[in-house]
Amino acid sequence: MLLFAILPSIACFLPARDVDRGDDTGDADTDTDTDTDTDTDTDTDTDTDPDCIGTGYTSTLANWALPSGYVDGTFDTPYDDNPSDGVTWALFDVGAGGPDIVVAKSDTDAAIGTTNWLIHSNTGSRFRDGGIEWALPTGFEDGTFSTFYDQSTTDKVVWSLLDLNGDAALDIAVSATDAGTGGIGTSRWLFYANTSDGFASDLVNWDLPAAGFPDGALTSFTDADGGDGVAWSLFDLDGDGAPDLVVSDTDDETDTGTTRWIYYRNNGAGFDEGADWEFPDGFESGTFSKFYDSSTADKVVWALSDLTGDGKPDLVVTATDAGSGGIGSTRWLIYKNTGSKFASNDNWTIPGGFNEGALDSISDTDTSDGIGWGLADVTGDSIPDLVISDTDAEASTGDLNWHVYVGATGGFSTTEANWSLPTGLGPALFKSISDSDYADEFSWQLYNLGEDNVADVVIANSDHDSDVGVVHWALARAECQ
Ligand SMILES: [Ca+2]
Ligand SMILES: [Ca+2]
Ligand SMILES: [Ca+2]
Ligand SMILES: [Ca+2]
Repeated sequence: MLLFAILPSIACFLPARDVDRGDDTGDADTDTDTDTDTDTDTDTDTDTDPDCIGTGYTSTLANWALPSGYVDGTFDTPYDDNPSDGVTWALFDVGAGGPDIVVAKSDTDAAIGTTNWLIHSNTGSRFRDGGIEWALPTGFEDGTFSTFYDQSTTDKVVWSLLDLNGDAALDIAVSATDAGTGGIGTSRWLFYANTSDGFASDLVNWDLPAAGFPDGALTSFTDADGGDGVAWSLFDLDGDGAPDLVVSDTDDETDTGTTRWIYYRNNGAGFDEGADWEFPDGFESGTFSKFYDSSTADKVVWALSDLTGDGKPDLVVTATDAGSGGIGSTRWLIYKNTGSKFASNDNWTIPGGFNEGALDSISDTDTSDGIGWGLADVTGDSIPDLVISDTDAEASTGDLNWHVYVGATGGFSTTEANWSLPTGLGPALFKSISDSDYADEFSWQLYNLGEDNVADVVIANSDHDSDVGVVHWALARAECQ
């Protein structure tokens, strides 16, 4: 959730948070798995159930210590939205363990963002006070890496933090330097791999597809505008952990965006040649010429979302012609991602009882229909759950509890579960599932700091406790079944 707030334009590049599905019991650990949990054992058990299935949040709060030495207020939101405090930071898992505080700019240290980032590691119960220097690529102007991505071409360097080679460690990729230099953005990107204590100082060329793109089309990491001959994006379409190049629209034919996308599979060292990624028949021309459609003007509302929890984004249609067969009222259509195409349609059960059309999109941006809701995996099994956070009918919703329709392999539960919320902090503080601006002097996010497989309520500012956001964050931990 935080990553979406920090990096809205490249959120799709970032790896899904690793979930430890093992049920380790403290055996002698020898494994070398690449997940981010802290166990090191060889998992021989075959139990794939998560350790914890969330059922609500504790009313009492626990403390999660913040690094000291920063100006008060630096960490009083769970993401950095304040450029004027002299510090740019974000939560990323750049090393081992859970997400760390990564500082990319500090007015007190010019080296940060130029030669290194500063990492305050996640110990499993707090952020470490002392910062570890994390080396940056060399040969760039001072301050080039004082944020976490740069899609602006005004300074000639376009780059992003992303896991380009799919090994679950974030890398730096550069898609443009000075205009036209040596084929960057046309035949190659520059790749600086994560070396586990920094980024490689010297580049490796990452070859781009030789055919299918106009010169210079790949000088960014996404291009939703088909006006220059091609619309494409970089995201993990086949669910193997590495972001793929996916073309949704081209000038010279109509099949792309209608019956297929063109998919350049990331093989861990570059992209394969383009292959067809098929859509089911029956959609109008150009229905899929972008990677989402939240407009109802053409009667089809759809989104890419991994509803099944297997890591592969599925095609989800939440509205077609008004009122046709309960789509958006009792069911969504899901076209499951098989790893090489979208399968034929299946039904995804959605809870009934809401006003018609209340669930005709995959996120609720309309509060006039009597409910506020969103999708979030609050149980911790990787399958999104439908969370009702606000209703006109009940004042307690978003104050004392949420109503959760738990996701399963065929759809959402048709019966609601009451999800307890932290109490004693003020009225109606949780009317949404991802917004920190709902009430003044209070900011929070659903976030998994890595203690287990379930996200907790992470409170970064509270007018009930002036230490929150200065000395520590407060956690309302998920309660387990
Ligand atoms: Ca990587
Ligand atoms: Ca992939
Ligand atoms: Ca899926
Ligand atoms: Ca879930």
